[in-house]
Amino acid sequence: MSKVICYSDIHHGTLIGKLGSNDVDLRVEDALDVERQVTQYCLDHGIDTVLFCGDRFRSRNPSVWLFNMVEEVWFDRADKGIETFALVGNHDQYRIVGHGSNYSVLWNKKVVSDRVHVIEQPSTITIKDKAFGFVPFGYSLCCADWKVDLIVFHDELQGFKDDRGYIGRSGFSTKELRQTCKFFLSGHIHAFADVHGQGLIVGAPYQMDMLDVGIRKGFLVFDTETFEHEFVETRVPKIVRIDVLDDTDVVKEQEVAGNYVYCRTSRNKMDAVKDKLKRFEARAFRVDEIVDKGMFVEAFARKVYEARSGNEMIHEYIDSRDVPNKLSLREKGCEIWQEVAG
Ligand SMILES: [Mn+2]
Repeated sequence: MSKVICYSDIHHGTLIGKLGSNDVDLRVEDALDVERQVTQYCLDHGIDTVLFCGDRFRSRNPSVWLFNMVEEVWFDRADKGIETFALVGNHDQYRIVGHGSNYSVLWNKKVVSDRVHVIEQPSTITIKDKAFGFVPFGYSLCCADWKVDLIVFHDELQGFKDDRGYIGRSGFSTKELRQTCKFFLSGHIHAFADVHGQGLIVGAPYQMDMLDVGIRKGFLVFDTETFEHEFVETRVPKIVRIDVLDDTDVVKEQEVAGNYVYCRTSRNKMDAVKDKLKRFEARAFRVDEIVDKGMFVEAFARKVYEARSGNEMIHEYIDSRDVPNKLSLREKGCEIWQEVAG
């Protein structure tokens, strides 16, 4: 079996800011469920190796209760005979590169499983008869004189534009990767991408913030022999954004049921929208009042008009410019202003 599972950037402990902070348990459960889905997929398909490409927790110092819950699912995976290679990402790392990570707590507790390998330093490891070079966040390829089959790193890819419109500024270049390996897998950027057949950006396995709305999330089944991949979508609640502005906008049950919903609507519709979201069993929701732009524009225009009349502004404008026929321009300008201002 030359296939492995790749996933990345699970960021345990991430909340959805827009939905407030009282949804901790729900989000923790979502992320743990992703871990379980990875394990179950391995068991169902006879896959015994998992590559995690970095950023296990959102925080460098995760709460002990959260840490223990994540440890439990990782060790459960190990107990079932599955080996996990985990790269240290920027979120896992303490301030100084090379000086420990949030995995270190695990070493201190001396509960290390021999099937969980944490990679804190650039290292070459043979997996499935292939030479892998692992580069944790904060290290570059120039310090590693490697010729390997695959590079796994956690950083941006220079000049690469992802699905969310973000263009990589720093990090690894495809040129230096081409000189070092045949194929690469990277963590850090949250949107999955196939980089011109040269490598894959693994992406985050579930929707994490408003920018992820509408983007498919999952993990990869990666063939270390052929470098082919299969994208497996995770089954976790999604983030849905809706605007209910007029009577043609309706809250659809199949869209909101079981999901996180951020909705904007007018003041007089707020209660009805909230009732609907409750009835359709949204997992969590927030309804904000949408501000009527037209009202603001009108108020602003009135203010300008009161402060200084339109005619005054036209005179001022024409006086400031070197144009012929100022008199007729003034007349024409005031005429137009009367039309516009009504
Ligand atoms: Mn990262």
